[in-house]
Amino acid sequence: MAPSQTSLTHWGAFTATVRAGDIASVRPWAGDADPSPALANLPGSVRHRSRITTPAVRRGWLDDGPGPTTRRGADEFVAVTWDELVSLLGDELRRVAHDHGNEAIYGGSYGWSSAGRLHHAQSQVHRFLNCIGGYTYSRHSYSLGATGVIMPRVVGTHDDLFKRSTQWDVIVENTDLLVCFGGLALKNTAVNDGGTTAHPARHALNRFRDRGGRIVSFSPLRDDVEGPCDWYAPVPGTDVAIMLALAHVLATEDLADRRFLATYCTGYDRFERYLLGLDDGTPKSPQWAASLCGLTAEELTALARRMAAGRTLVTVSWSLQRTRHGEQAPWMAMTLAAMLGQIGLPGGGFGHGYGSMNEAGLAPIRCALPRLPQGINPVSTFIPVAAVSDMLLHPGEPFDYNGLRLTYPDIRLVYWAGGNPFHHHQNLPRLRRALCRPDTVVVHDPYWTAMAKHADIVVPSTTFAERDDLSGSRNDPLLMAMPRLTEPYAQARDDYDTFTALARHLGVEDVFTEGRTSWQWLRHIYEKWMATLDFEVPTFDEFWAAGQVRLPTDDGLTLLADFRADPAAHRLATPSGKIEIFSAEIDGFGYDDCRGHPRWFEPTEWLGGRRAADYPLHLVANQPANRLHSQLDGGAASQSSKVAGREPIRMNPHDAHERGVTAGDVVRVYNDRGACLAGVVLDDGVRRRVVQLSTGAWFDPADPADLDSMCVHGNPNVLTDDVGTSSLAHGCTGAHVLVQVEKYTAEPPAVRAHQPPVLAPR
Ligand SMILES: Nc1nc2c(c(=O)[nH]1)N[C@H]1C(S)=C(S)[C@@H](COP(=O)(O)OP(=O)(O)OC[C@H]3O[C@@H](n4cnc5c(=O)[nH]c(N)nc54)[C@H](O)[C@@H]3O)O[C@H]1N2
Ligand SMILES: Nc1nc2c(c(=O)[nH]1)N[C@H]1C(S)=C(S)[C@@H](COP(=O)(O)OP(=O)(O)OC[C@H]3O[C@@H](n4cnc5c(=O)[nH]c(N)nc54)[C@H](O)[C@@H]3O)O[C@H]1N2
Ligand SMILES: [Mo]
Repeated sequence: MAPSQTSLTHWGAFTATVRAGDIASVRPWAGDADPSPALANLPGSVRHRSRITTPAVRRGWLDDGPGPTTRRGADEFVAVTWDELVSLLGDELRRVAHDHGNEAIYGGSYGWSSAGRLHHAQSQVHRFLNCIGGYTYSRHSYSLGATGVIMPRVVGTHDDLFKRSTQWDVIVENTDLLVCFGGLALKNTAVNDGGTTAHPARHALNRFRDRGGRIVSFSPLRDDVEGPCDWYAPVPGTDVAIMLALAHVLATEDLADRRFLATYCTGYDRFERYLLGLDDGTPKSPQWAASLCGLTAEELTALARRMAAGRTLVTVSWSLQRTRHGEQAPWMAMTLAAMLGQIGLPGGGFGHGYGSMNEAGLAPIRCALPRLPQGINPVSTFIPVAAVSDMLLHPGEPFDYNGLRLTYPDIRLVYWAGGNPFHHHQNLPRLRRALCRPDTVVVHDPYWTAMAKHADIVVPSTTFAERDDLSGSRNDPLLMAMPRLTEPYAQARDDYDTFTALARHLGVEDVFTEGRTSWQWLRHIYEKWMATLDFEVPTFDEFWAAGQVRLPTDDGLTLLADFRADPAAHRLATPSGKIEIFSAEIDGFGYDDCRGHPRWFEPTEWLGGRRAADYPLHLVANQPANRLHSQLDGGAASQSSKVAGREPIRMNPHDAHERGVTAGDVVRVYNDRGACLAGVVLDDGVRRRVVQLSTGAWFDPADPADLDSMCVHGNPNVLTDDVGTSSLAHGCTGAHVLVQVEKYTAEPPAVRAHQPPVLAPR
């Protein structure tokens, strides 16, 4: 095994030195001008104390058999052999499928797992479950739950908004004004699904400024834009009101491009009646918006005029749609951009996800990616992904989704590989109750996350560093070899090998493996992919020896340029073939929380509402700068940001002072759903009455047997509301929540999040 090897994570490529079965150090990939600080989480990650060393079964499940229980998360575990694990789990899958049907297996298994096309955990688990008769699946993502449903109805696509976004070079050369709702957080551009080998955003913004470009940022956090910008910090959650006010100025000052609206859009007239208040008596004027958002009418009016005076790109971060009524922000921003009439012109129009993910602004590769075929799922039952607790708590009950009336299935077995619901889901006390309901919970993970601790059957997975794989990302020109860096730790196995053993136990080994080892699969998916290409790439052996292959990209793209150039030849995949400012279909669904055109809905969690009397601080639960989600929270980069051992909460000094709190204090953050401890950082770049606590600290209940226990480590999802964006999309709404903060005066309990649970020998 070579002591120094190149590989890749979702947050960047690197060369690692390997010592004593672990990553000893990493050096960023030479081609990466702006590597992620999260690379520093990798050294020591293979043999970290939070690794799962052995197959394990929860004591209560082993003694009493499957069934609903409140003991999940509180019981001890019993170490079992791999043979025992395979027969216990295989028999349980057979029992559930036989007695209740495959619909009773929830295999959505949402989560990012690791980069690597073959060992991608979700692909593996889906392929396996398809081989045994299928599973209830999930749709869309926590990232883009609202966008994924609304934008196909508005512009006929959501993927292409990111994959074929207006590229940085085009912005640098053409844009005068970037108006960014949710800022342009460079910390988030560290990451790309599937891996990323370059981080051009910071450099692009510098070049943009050098050319005279200006940035306007609407955000509760000043550092959502690094460097000079016009920073507006409105009341969080009022962006749609602000966009309406800007639109109102365009409409009433003859600044709207009516020719663009007539040619490329449908339904502007209906929307304009609402905008002008013709039916409800409330014009959505700057004065109206000012009373909601806390900015002045003059500021909004001046900005609207400025936007109409040059080449303007309106961008919306993904966070704006991860909140109740999250459909409205991207829809309204698209409408505002349409009124400016610059959609499809270089550097103008609409953008979604600059500063959310690295891919926005990057050139797409000119081919699909190699992939592990997942087979066909014979079960058609699904849920919108963020409805997982609703599903488990309400079997047999109907719910609305995107014009459909669906029914929650009766789930008996929950199967998770490659995700961490205790990271991603809202209202963790409610999730814990939901996880009491099924007969059996199965988790594959390399680490003892809170989800693994809540499982009945725990399967130790390898990390990407312990197996051979290849990368691939739709907006990254390099496909990289990801050679095994070291031996599998303790008894960890590749998910592929676990599923192969289970498939053998269940009599479908040939169907699952098609007779291939994982190394043979790697070659196979590369060669199958190669055969589909209309350009030359090296053979698999050449690729593996070289360590990478560079793929051709589509350069110089402007979003929707084709449509603008020829709207008949490039009809959008919407009912009208145009941008739907008014959607007759959505209107026809009759939902009271998402109507026929974008509009202002009063948020549920915001400083302007009644709830703020009890919980007067607006908590922004954004993405962590020093890690990806909950991954490698025990690593050096993540640990270096902790305060008093807890996740840092940033507060405005005034708000801290009012509470007798100072930097370095441990505070209790709470509302009526739950509470957590966090360590205080003071920052006047945080808007007053806003606090920021990123996601990703591993959930750590003070008393694991108490379903309502406080988290002593600082996971904001003990506080967030588990409610969908609307009846249309039912997307995740974890971005915002109202809280109160108080100094924690007792001795703070020790953080045990990264300790394994009690593990008894068989
Ligand atoms: N409050 C709030 N909540 C949020 C958000 C928010 O903004 N606010 N953001 C949401 C968003 S956008 C997202 S995408 C989600 C992210 O939620 P997740 O994707 O669930 O979070 P991760 O921490 O990436 O979880 C991945 C898990 O996979 C494991 N893993 C890694 N490699 C392997 C492997 O090879 N095999 C197996 N079996 N496991 C592996 C890791 O150890 C880790 O436990 O969180 C969501 N939650
Ligand atoms: N370093 C790092 N990067 C990541 C990730 C990570 O875990 N770590 N996760 C990746 C994933 S899976 C995803 S989906 C993306 C998510 O990308 P986003 O959802 O865009 O990311 P966030 O950090 O939640 O939000 C960006 C900023 O929006 C601001 N904001 C929040 N709510 C509002 C609002 O109502 N109005 C306004 N104007 N601003 C608001 C916040 O100040 C926040 O810092 O990030 C990706 N990038
Ligand atoms: Mo995400």
